[in-house]
Amino acid sequence: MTILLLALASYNSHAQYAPQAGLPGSTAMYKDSSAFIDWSSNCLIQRGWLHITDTTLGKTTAGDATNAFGKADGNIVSLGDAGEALFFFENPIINGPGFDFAIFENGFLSPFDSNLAYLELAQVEVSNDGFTFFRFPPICENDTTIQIGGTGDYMDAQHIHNLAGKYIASYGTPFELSELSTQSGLDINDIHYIKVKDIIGSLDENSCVRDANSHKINDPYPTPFPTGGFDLDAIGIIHQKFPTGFSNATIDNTNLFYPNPTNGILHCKNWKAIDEIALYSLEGKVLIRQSGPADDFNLTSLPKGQYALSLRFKNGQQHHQLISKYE
Ligand SMILES: [Ca+2]
Ligand SMILES: [Ca+2]
Ligand SMILES: [Ca+2]
Repeated sequence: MTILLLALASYNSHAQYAPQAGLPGSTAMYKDSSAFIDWSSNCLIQRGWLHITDTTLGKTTAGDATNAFGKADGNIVSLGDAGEALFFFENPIINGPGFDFAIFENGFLSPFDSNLAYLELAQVEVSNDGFTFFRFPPICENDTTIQIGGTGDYMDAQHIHNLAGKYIASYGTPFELSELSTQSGLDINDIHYIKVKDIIGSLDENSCVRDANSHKINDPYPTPFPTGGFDLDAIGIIHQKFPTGFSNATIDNTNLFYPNPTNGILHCKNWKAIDEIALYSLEGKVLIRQSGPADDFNLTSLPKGQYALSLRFKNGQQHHQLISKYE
């Protein structure tokens, strides 16, 4: 028993990450901070399960992708167990001084202890091209002897690093791209995609998610509610490549392909400038490739879902756009 207590004491001494919003040393970023120069406006949601070990219950239903657009406002989309949100940024996020973007969830403080809060966590990955993603190494040093329950169990933000949801509602959890500067194959000054994936949170060997130190991430579980899992509010952008509202180079790339979402026929505002166009599945498989000018781009043979369109202009510039096909 003494040995166990000593082990716990030494384990607790690791807790040294920034504390909850409102406490000295916290890195939480309030939604009104002037550091935020723009907000996410394009995202695809892949719902997770209400309860990953009982898929007969179905998936979460609360909110939709539009709840993750614009300034953090407390309106959320619930990802469910292992659900994902994939954000696209036409104007890429870059590594500037200090934090580069922040993710907002809807956690809340314990009424009894301002160090503690009910939090739901998500891992965060970034990508240049939407195909190869690089994860911020997550740390969660919550005790793992007792499962954190779906309601009413609180945790200490000082145990948590590089996981979205570390901070309570209205306070973004910031991420620093320079932490990924040694990842070969990633340009931290050209981040077009951010993926936010719910941590299941179970301590069960078969369904647990582990942190960068192979420690099980103990997070509220199970959460078999329509609002189960990570509740995504917004992504605030701190550093981006071009001024806010910038539309790429000499060609107006904003909504270059329309309508989006589409029933299968996409029109393009500037076919004549395009050299080649390719449509990918989100797993990175090329589905359609087409060269040269044409009047439209036809997806009607594909099932409904999300796709990534990648094109090359005759001047060598590249453009990426996420497409949603709804029937
Ligand atoms: Ca930075
Ligand atoms: Ca979860
Ligand atoms: Ca929102």
